[in-house]
Parts: sequence; C-alpha cells; structure tokens
Amino acid sequence: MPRGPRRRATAKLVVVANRLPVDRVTLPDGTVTWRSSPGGVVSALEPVMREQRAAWIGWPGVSGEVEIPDDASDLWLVPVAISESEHEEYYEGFSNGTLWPLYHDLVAKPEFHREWWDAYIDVNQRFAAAAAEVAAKGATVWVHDYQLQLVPAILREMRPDLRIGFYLHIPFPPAELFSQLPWRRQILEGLLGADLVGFQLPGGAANFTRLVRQRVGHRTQRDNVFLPDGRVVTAKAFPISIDAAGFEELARSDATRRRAEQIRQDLGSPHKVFLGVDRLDYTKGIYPRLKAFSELIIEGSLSVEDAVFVQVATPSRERVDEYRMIRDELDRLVGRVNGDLGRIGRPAISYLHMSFPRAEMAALYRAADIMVVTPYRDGMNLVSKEFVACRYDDRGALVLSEFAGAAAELRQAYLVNPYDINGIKSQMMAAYSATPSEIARRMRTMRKTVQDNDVGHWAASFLKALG
Ligand code: ADQ
Repeated sequence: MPRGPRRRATAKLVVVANRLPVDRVTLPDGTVTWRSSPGGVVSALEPVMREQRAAWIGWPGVSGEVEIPDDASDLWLVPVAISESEHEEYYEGFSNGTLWPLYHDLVAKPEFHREWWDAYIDVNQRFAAAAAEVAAKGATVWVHDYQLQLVPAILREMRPDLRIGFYLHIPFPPAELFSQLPWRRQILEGLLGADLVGFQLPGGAANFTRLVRQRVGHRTQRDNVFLPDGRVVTAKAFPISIDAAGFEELARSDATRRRAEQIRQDLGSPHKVFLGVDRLDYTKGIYPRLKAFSELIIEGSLSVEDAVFVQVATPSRERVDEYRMIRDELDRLVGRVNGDLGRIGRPAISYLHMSFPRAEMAALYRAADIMVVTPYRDGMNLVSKEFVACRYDDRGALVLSEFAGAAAELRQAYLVNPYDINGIKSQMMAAYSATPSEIARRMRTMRKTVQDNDVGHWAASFLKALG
C-alpha cells in the first residue's frame, strides 16, 4: 500500500472481514506484540492491496477497544471493537450456532435466538460504519463471509457511491433449509445491497437467486437479479483456491524434503501414511474416516505395521457446545482404537491437536501417501488443494468427499460419500493399492487444475467482475 496518512475516506479498496489478519501475542517476558497471521485470503489480496490505497476492516481477536501499532502489518488495518457479550451472541451464537450449521446441511441443529440476531445486526452495523468511514468516493468494498451478510445493504444505504462485492466462503443452502431461518428475508436483502455476490459453486448462486425470487419477489434471469430501483445484482460462482506456486516452492525445498523424511521415520517408517488435516469441526467428517481406517485394521485389510493414520485437528470455537462434543467423541474413538489395535511404539492413529506453520504443513503433505478429506459439507476445502499443490512428485493419492466444493474441480480424486463408511473403506483401499502410474496420472491432472486456478486468479476474477 502506498504509505502516507491513513485518514478517513481515502481507501480506494476496502476489505471487510470478521477477522483482521493479525493476532495479539504475549511473549514469555510478558510484553504484548502483534503478529501478522497469513492465510489464503490475505495472501491473495495482499498484492492487490499493496498496489492501491487499501484498508482492511475487522475484529482484532480481543474484546474491547484496541490500538494496533502501524508496524504490526504492511496493510492498513482498521479494528472494529466487539465486546465480550457481543462476541458470544454475534460470533459464537448467530454466526457459529445458527448460520454455520444451517448453511452446512444441518449437520448439527441450528439454534434460533432473537438476542443473537439483535447482536448480529448491531455488529454488522458497526462494520458497515467503519467501511463507510474509510472508503474514498467511488471506492470498491469487498465484504467477506457469513458473519457479515447484512453489511452490503447497510453500507449501500450509507454510501450509495460505492461499488460493493460480497463473497461467501461457506456453502449457500437450498431453499428448503434456508427457509427455516426466521430472518431469511432480512439476510437476502442484506446481501442484495452488493453489486456482485460471489459463491464457491454455481449451485450456491442458483440457490440464492431462487430464494430471492421466492422470498423477496424480485425478477431474476440466470445470474442476475433485477431490483425495483433499476439496480442489477449479479450472483456467480468464483471457486476459491490457494497460493499454489508458494506451496509448491515450499514443498520442493530441501528443508521440507528432509523434514518429510524425518516425519516418516518418527512414525516408524510405515509402508503407507494416511493423513487428515482439519480445523476440529463437526462438518469435517473426521469421525467416519478414522472409523473406516480402524475397521480396515480390525478386518486385516491393513495392519499397524504397514499403515498409520496421522490426523491433525486444530481445536477451534471451543466455547461452542457442539465443538466440545466432537472433540470428546474423537478423543474417545482414538483412545479406543489405539488401545485395542496399537502395538508398543505403533499407534494405529497418531492424533495431534495443534496448529503448524506453513512449512510444517508442506512437510506433512509430502510425508503422506494418501490424504483423506471427508467433510459432510464444505464450501471449498483448501487442505485438499494444498496437498495437490505440494505433490509435484506426482505421488500421493487424494480421497475426497463429494460434498466438498473442491470435488467439482478435483474430479480425479478417489471420491467418496462421507456418510458411507463402506464406501470410504473401499476408496481408501483403492488408493492404497493403486499402482504408481495410476496415482501419477490422477495427480498430474489435479495439479494442473490447481496451478491454473490459484488464489490470485480467484481474487482477480472477482474484482474484475465487480469493477
Ligand atoms: P475452513 O473451514 O477453515 O475454511 P479449509 O478450506 O480446509 O477450511 O481451510 C483451512 C486452512 O487452515 C487451510 O489453509 C489449512 O492449511 C489451514 N490449517 C488447517 N489445519 C491446520 C493446522 N493444524 N495448522 C496450520 N494450518 C492449518 C472456510 C470454509 C472452506 C473454504 C475456506 C476458504 O469452511 O470450505 O475452503 O473457508 O474459502
């Protein structure tokens, strides 16, 4: 971003997302500092944001008012204050207790609470006001995700001069499910404040336009919604991706190769390593894949001498009940499987609750033979794409849920229905027994797809369509 005074109404591009791309960390000596927290969206947007005067609006991750020092990030960061109780009601409540399960096929039961909805409105208003304050005349504002679906309409009301885009990172559900939401019309109208509403898949965009027709009564034609005031809103799919070149470069480095070898050695040099990497979330289908693996061992199709399952599950949203429940359920399953089937120094499942730096992720992807990704429903699933980007050696098989957005692109994966444990078992065995040339054939095609459609391409095509 061109340096200079960061003042009101000067940002030509404004990104609005629940979280700012920084974390506050307390060092061992007690000093508090801020560290940038890179993620896919940050690395996609950073180049565009640097080229122009751009601001990022979001919650800094700690309650109340905070000051973020200028040197915490190269980006212009604008913190939005959220109180402890708003965090409970807007974020843990309405966003993660209502919308998240509702938008993921009711994998868990959504709760509908009027106080949560009220907090959602208040916080959305605050984000919109912050964007209205920093955006220059005629600026582009890009709002992200399910926590902020009311921002486009509130912002348009405040600043009709802006070009507003919205992108939903999670699935947009079919009318039959969405219609349960007591505030369905308000959410649709909130999104219609945008000029362009982006989804992971064409099905999400189609669900949205159908609901707008049914519930708001506007005329629609293919991707377009025609509003009574003459405005046209476009709803379209822009499948998100990863920094494919960056992952590949990491994977190719000597340090990563050595680390991957070390990981395999530490696992006792098994014949095949199965890998799962997820945020610990009930939508990710961690249970059925571990169950499938344990049954394969019990039946003798695999043995703990030949195969190990490494499951990395980073705890998340731990204050929401369903997340504590899934964590306990997995702890019990892994304990039972290892207790019953493991040998000394040879657990069947190596289960880790931790978050790794990108380089360690690349080493894990390289160390694995078979990556198993079995969400019940997932907007995209970046882990599957990261694995593919790292397998420049054309080794490595991907077992992938049909219900991950990524399955629309990664057709050469071993596709599974995550509700069908026998189906997962047979696809895991197909991947286990496949010849190297069969694996290479599938991986080459998938790698080309991921290289050609990286996250830079995603950001550029969204902004071009919006512009
Ligand atoms: P998530 O539900 O978080 O994202 P995903 O797309 O898989 O799911 O992205 C997870 C990211 O976190 C990946 O980049 C992965 O490398 C990283 N990660 C996971 N476990 C980690 C660990 N232990 N240590 C370090 N990093 C880890 C939401 C939607 C998805 C959608 C994305 C992007 O739910 O469907 O693909 O947004 O739009």
